[in-house]
This record gives sequence, structure tokens and C-alpha cells, in this order.
Amino acid sequence: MNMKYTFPEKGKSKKEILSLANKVKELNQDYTSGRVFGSMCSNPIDIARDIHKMFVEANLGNPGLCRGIEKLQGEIQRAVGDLINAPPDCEMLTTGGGTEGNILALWQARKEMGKGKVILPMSAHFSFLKACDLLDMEPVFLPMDDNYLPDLGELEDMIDDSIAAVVGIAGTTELGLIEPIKEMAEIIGDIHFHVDAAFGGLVIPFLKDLGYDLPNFDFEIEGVDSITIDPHKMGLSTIPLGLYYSRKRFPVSVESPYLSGEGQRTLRGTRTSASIPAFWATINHLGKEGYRKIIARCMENTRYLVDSMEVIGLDPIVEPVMNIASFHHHRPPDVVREMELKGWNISRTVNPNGLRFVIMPHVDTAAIDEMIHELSKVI
Ligand code: 0PR
Repeated sequence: MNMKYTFPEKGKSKKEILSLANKVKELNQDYTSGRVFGSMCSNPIDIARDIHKMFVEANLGNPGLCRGIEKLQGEIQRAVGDLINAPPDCEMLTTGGGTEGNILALWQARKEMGKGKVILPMSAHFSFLKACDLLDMEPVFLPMDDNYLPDLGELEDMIDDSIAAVVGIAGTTELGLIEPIKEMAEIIGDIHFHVDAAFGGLVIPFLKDLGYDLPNFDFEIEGVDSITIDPHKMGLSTIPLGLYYSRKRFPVSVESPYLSGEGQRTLRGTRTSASIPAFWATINHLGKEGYRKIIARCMENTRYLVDSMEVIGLDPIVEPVMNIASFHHHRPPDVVREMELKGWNISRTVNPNGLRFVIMPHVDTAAIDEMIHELSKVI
């Protein structure tokens, strides 16, 4: 059908628009339905939502107009910097999320190293493929070992003069694994080492506090050059917000003479910046204590999911390290589709084939029971 393009001639009333918007909202899957198991995002906590609304016009593309936001950005830098052992002179740039953070990392590596090859573990998020295409860099894939972690022997063989960057992941998208960052750093030497902690960065420090014995992934390891962390995932704040930490100053700055501020850095210019005060509010409202409580519950629910899946004959691909659990299955696309038709959002893995569940704070044991009941009919 050929739809004609039309711009409304006359305006509608506020009431009419609200009613239309509410109808549209019903088409969206609501996290509170308990039916979303395939998302790394959740409902932002109430205060984040309120504060976000207060700052909808904020634009860090022109920092001179929002010095208040810059101040809160600094507070976020120090708070999250504490969680990831960031050195005091470390830089942090706010981004639109993991994709932009990963692009900045490869941009920085390309600029500093003057080379174009990137070693990506097979587990790497697809955002790195966008980054490589954009920056005209060549991805080289690092195979996994039997535990679905990067094969360190292979990594050693792959290192040569043509490599600009190596990526390691703390909280892999498919399995939630923490890769051996320290061991990888020792092998790669001076090459730019970027850690993608988009999901795990705001989970692992709290799990450690809770007594989980987990490997280090952060700036405590000397060879780590940059880290991506997303407050809009397990930071439980509003979309869009990512943090890009770099040991060295990000090397690109473009003069922006008609704006206030000292030249523009990062990828985006004018940008919604309300998620910065929203995350600042989330951090200060929850504190470490609040995050620990929420994450402890997510882990209990993840355990509950794994135990319940056993009853319907699904085996975990790995024992979950964080609140992501994936299970062997031979035809995941069919199961995902059939569950979607029944109103359930689940996800899948590719390396290896399986069904994937992210146990975010909006998932409880009642939702898990109901979901497994439906799943048992389609596997
Ligand atoms: N790095 C890792 C390890 C990720 O898992 C993701 C996203 C990214 C980077 C990219 O982050 P942004 O999407 O913020 O740029 N992983 C999820 C995925 O693609 C994102 C997601 C979020 C998926 C919400 C679904 C959803 O409802 O699977």
C-alpha cells in the first residue's frame, strides 16, 4: 500500500493527544507486566523518572547553558569511578549507551595506535561491528574455549604489530560471563585494551560486596585502558546514558566556536542530557546499600529460574555469574517467536544456540513460574 505523506494542518487538543498517546503506550510491552525476560533495561526507579522530567531541555552539547548538569556529571564520575577503581586523573565522558562507548574506545585506539585491526572475542556485542565499519577497522575474532571464555593461547598467537585494540567483556551479552581481563591484559602489553562492562559494570562491584568471589575487571588492572558502563541497564536509571572512562584523555576534540565550552568531544552534539541528573538521583537515593539489595534479589531470582528450568528439562549453558541465564536449545528462534505470540518476551543466544533470560528487577518468582508454564508448552 502506498501511504501518502501528510503533515497535520490543524492542531489537536492536549486531551486528545494524551488519549492517543495512551493508546499507543498500550502497544508497548510494559516491564511491570512481568513478561519481559529479554531486556537489559528495566523501569527506572521513581525518583529517576521525576528528575528526568525536570531536565528534559538540558543539552550538554552546549555545556555553557547547563553548568548544573556538568556538576552532576562530575559527581557521577567520582561515584562510579569509586566502584571501578578509576585513577584520579582518569577521564569520563557521558554517552548514549554501550554502543557509543564502544565506538569511542575503538576511535581512541585507532587514533592513538595508528592501526586498524581489533581483536574481538566471539562473545562481543554487535555494536563493535558497527564501530569497525564506521572507523574502517578490521575485526579479528578470538575463539572461545570450552567454558565460552576467550581462548588465551589463541590470543597470544594473534597479537602482532597490526593490532590497535583488544576487547574484553565484563558481563557478556549472551551468558553474563566475566572474561579473564587480568590474564588478557598481561598477554596484550601496550595495545589499547578496552573492557565492555556495559551490563556488568554496575553489577559486579555489588556482587563482590555481597561476598561473591569474582575476578577483577576494572582499572585496578594496569593494562586496562578504557571501560564502558551503562547506567540505563543495571544502573536502573533512565535511557539514554552510558559512561566511557579512559585512563588517557580522549584524543579527539573539535573546535565549536559558536558554542560555550572548550570544543566538542564524543560522538553526539546536541543531546538529551536529562538522564545525567536522573542517574545522579538514583545513585544518591539507592546508595551502595540499595543497589546491593536489588542485585541480591535479582541473583536469588536467577537461581530460582535455573532450578525451575531443570524441572522442564532445560540445562544452563553455564552456571550464571550474574543475573543472566541461558539454556541449551536446538531451535531458539522458533521458541522466541512462539513465546512472543503468547505475549512473552524472551531472547536467544547464538554462541552456542540457546534461550536467554535477563533477570532484571521487574522479574519476580511469580512471573518466572508463569513464564515457565508457557515455555514448557513450546520447547
Ligand atoms: N555491550 C554489551 C555487553 C551489551 O550487552 C550491549 C547491549 C551493548 C554493549 C550496547 O549497548 P546499547 O544498546 O546501550 O548501546 N545489549 C543489549 C542487547 O543488544 C541491549 C538491550 C537493551 C537489548 C534493552 C534489549 C533491550 O530491551 O541485547
